[in-house]
Amino acid sequence: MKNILNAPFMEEMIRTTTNMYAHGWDERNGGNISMLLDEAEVKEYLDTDQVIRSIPTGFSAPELDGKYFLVTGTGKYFKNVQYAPDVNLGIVRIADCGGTAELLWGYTDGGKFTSEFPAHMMSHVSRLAVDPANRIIMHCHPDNLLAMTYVHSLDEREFTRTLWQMETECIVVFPEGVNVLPWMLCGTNEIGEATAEKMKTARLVVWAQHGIYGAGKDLDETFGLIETAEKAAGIYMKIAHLPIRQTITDDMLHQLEERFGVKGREGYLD
Ligand code: 2HA
Ligand code: ZN
Repeated sequence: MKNILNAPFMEEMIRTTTNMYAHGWDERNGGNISMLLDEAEVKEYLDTDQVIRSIPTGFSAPELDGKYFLVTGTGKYFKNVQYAPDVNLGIVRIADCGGTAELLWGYTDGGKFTSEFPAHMMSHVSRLAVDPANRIIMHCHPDNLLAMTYVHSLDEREFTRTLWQMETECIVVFPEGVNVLPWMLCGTNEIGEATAEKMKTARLVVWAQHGIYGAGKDLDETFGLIETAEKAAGIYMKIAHLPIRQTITDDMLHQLEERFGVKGREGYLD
């Protein structure tokens, strides 16, 4: 059996949580990540017949039965993942129509998966239905996106258009735009269901006054999505209080669509 701490997926997870902490997006125990793992790859590192504990999830997601996930732990700090991955991360296999997570590795202090597990697992279901290559759901608290939800309209078309106008790359990176949820109580099945519904039409879902969810096929792509939206939000927060003299027009956005072979969300451009 190979050493799981050297698994490429483990190294990537450690690098990403460390980097996200360094960006200031994951203060204290803020943020969480889940990564769908390939069963054959897991079996190179773990005896999948050895279940350490069965942990009830409190929700149903039959689509995920038998799937393996590497998940950050509840109450754990991203800054500490690199020093004690086996305490701060866990690998679970979903069973009982989503009702049980079988712990196969990690959470060695008796802990369990993130409090946002429902939003993660339900979002995986939504994204896999749209894109079978989706592997990652990532949540964090980036300053500028959060700030923007206090001063900007939460209308999804308006929010998306503002981000597209703040940096040329945005419409290329997230042509489907960002979806937005109003403030809701976090950690619940309700916010999980609402997030998953929004994930059907976009890989980015803003949680007003809280943070953002991203989805993608790997950690780099998902991090890059959030990074690009956050950069645009930062430009907005720098200029929103100043007189605007020029911007990226809809005509320019159409030129970008053509040049990069992308199509902005239907009805979002004039
Ligand atoms: O895990 O970010 O939304 C801490 C959080 C909850
Ligand atoms: Zn959060």
